[in-house]
Amino acid sequence: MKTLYTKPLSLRENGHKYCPGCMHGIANRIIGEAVDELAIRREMVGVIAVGCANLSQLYFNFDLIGAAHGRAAAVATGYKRMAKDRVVMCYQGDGDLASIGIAETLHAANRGENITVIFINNCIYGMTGGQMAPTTLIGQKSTTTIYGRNASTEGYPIRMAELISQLEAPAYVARFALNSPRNINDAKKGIKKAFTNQINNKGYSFVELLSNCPTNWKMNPKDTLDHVSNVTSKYFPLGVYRDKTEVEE
Ligand SMILES: Cc1ncc(C[n+]2csc(CCOP(=O)(O)OP(=O)(O)O)c2C)c(N)n1
Ligand code: SF4
Repeated sequence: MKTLYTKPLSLRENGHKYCPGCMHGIANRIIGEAVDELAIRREMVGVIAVGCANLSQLYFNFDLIGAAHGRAAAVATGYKRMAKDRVVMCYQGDGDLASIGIAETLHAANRGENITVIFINNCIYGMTGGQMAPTTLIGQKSTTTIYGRNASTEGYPIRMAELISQLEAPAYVARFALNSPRNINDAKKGIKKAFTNQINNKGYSFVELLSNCPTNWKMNPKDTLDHVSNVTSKYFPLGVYRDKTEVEE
């Protein structure tokens, strides 16, 4: 019988603890596939943020470091400079990367550190119960914006891929979404490209993945797929914002 599907070696056998329909699981899966296909499992080091992103440490089957809230890019910088033969990935949510960690994120990008940052943007603080994140959309309800985010008091959602692509140093900056097979395939190609850039010493790569949080969006998982298409990706357009490399995926 032909094998159509196997679990990547880069994912553990543990059953996962994400809420039903959460796209963190898809992100973990395509990262695992990318690591297997590039045969870099032994070189791989994940620097894992707090929040639901932190649950990924239960599944990734390669070396991992837990970083304090927002500090993944700083930890990754230190580790990669010390161990240049390792492939270092930050795995961070929007509360982590774009709020408390925005300084570390921008400075690591600005220095052009030879690391790969995977940014899971679900427009909310997931694990802590649905507070507003820097990426929460205008009008979006959260536990700290109960009438919806209002730009005059809470400011505008920050477009991290666009912001980082304004800097000189980054090699690759792109945004994908995890809400359809086609988008997931594109996201996986972007992740492979980002890892390949690092292997080829091309410098900093940033891959933003538009995700969901059915629990705190208070939406059934199926409806979140349309929401990502019709709402989230209208404010956060998909695309490659910077590509200084000529490396094939
Ligand atoms: C220094 C510090 N402040 C606050 C927290 C509490 N905290 C844990 S997770 C989190 C937010 C996570 O949100 P996000 O990064 O969007 O990840 P998600 O859960 O949505 O994947 C916060 C504020 C903490 N762990 N450490
Ligand atoms: S709280 Fe949201 S981000 Fe966290 S696992 Fe559940 S659905 Fe996913």
